[in-house]
Amino acid sequence: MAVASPSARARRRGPKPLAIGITCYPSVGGSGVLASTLGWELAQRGHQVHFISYERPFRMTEAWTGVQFHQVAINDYGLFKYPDYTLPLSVKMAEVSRQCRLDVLHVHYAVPHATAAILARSMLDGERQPKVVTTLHGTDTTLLGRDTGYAPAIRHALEKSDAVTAVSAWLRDETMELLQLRRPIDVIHNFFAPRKPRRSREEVRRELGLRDGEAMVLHLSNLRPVKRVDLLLDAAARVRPREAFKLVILAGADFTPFVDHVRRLGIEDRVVVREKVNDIEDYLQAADLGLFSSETESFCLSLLEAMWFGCPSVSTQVGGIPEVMTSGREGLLVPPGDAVALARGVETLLQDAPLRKRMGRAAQRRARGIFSADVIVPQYEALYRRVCAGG
Ligand code: GMT
Repeated sequence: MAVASPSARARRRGPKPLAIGITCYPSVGGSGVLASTLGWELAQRGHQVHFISYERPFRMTEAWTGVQFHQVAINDYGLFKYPDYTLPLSVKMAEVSRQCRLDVLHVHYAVPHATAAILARSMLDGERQPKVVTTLHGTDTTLLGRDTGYAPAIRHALEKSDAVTAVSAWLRDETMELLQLRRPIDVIHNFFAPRKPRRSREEVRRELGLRDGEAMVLHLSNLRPVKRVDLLLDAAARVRPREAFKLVILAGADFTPFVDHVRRLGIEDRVVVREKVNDIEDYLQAADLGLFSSETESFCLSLLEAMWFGCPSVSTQVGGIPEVMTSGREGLLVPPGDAVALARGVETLLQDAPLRKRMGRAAQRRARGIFSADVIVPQYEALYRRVCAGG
């Protein structure tokens, strides 16, 4: 990534740069990826960016000049059966807000980040208080919002945030209904800002053991239950001819729990797994088709990542996915929970190379036209300015 001088860019642009604190889950996962990339992009636009979390976001390398990291120390008190993160996080948020004169605390994933931010803001009562922006990513409300042990706290933190955004209109509507909110939620879709692949397509295909004419069907996820990896494998087992493809899974978690299922289906020779891959762009550029089997998905950043590289996908039609990809134009959407429909979709696109190419081109056009950093990051900047102006 090119390193620009944030202050020089800020001077060119005009309006006063903002000091923005960002809190996210630093591990592999869509919300963390999005938040880290947003932080980097904001720094490139001249803002002062501070990440506050228990670990450096996994994409935040030493080359990230203009971005600071503030670590939250997790306590280890014998009295506590379960370590607490929310309180030390809120204390660190207040401390960084005071020291760095933060204008905005932007938290990604409501639990427990939004609650900690609201607490931090009220600890600064009588001082300069940052505005709190909460971005919802999906399971923070679709799953935890259904849990009576969490819902009232989530509702409170959202009602008290200065702005709340959701990564799709579907997630906004779902959250409004589920939590019966009395406040508006802005929709700001996710974006993708790829890094340059480090290896060639051929090198990657060789590493994966793909033969000439064998298509690379790619799945990327953190393997959580909502991703329905069982269904993904069932679908792969039904695709004919079986020699036409390999299913490459970039797993953001341990794949061991699924190994037996792969064996039972007899598709060990069709499935290649790579765990915790950092250079996803290497694999994205080499893929012919994406395959996603989620039972719920507020956006599906992985789908967008595939589209960016001109790769059409077959996916279940759930949640915000139709906002990202149009069925029949950039890929195929099928009913959820249906392995046969997923397999038929894969067969259709594997058998028809011109259609696959056409859809791939359309997917790339849509991804770059609508979901790029240049389109989306200014929407966050406008939102920050709005809340800072008291709107
Ligand atoms: O379930 C995941 O994929 C992880 C989760 C997260 O918060 O890291 O992903 C959610 O946020 C992503 C980024 O906004 C979205 O692209 C995913 O659709 C969303 N996951 C779900 O809604 C299940």
